[in-house]
Amino acid sequence: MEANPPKRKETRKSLRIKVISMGNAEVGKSCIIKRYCEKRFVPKYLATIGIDYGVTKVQVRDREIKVNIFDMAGHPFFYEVRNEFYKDTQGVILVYDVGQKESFDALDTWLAEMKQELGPHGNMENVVFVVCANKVGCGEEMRCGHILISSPWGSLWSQLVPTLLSSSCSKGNVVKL
Ligand SMILES: Nc1nc2c(ncn2[C@@H]2O[C@H](COP(=O)(O)OP(=O)(O)OP(=O)(O)O)[C@@H](O)[C@H]2O)c(=O)[nH]1
Ligand SMILES: [Mg+2]
Repeated sequence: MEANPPKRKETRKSLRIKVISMGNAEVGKSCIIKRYCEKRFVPKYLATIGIDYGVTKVQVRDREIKVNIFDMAGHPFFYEVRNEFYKDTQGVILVYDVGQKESFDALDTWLAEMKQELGPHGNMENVVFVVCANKVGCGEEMRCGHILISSPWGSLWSQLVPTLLSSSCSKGNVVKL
């Protein structure tokens, strides 16, 4: 018998997950992802052309997980590019701007687009959704926060989907994503 048997190599593969961002143009999707992955804020609006990509690693217990984020353009013009990226998604960040009620109302349309692209056999049951109420601190959040909590539709949303308040221009809360 060997006195010092060779140590067994750690063969655990690192896990990967695919996350996508969805929401109207200019609600701040790319800023949230940049804040999360690169810890920086870009004040100038640079519309995403089709898809942007962000990657980061998170530690869950003893396991390192690579989070691949596909940041979708919110402009309707890019529908043809976006629709290629819905499949195999494990997590969705739905973003609206607290100062734009229409961006909150549009969340349903975004889910409908995803459902349509995945088709009748696509399974959304195992996808984890989170809503990001973004641009908190810009003065309008009380009004839209009220909509979110007190309207029947809004309260249904917040009961069904975990909702986070976020502000990409300040450090701190996007980290909680
Ligand atoms: N004050 C404030 N401005 C923000 C915040 N998040 C984003 N912005 C600004 O909102 C504008 C739009 O941000 P983007 O992240 O590019 O928006 P987007 O949703 O990715 O837009 P598309 O790529 O066109 O779909 C930019 O001028 C940002 O600087 C925030 O939390 N607070
Ligand atoms: Mg963008």
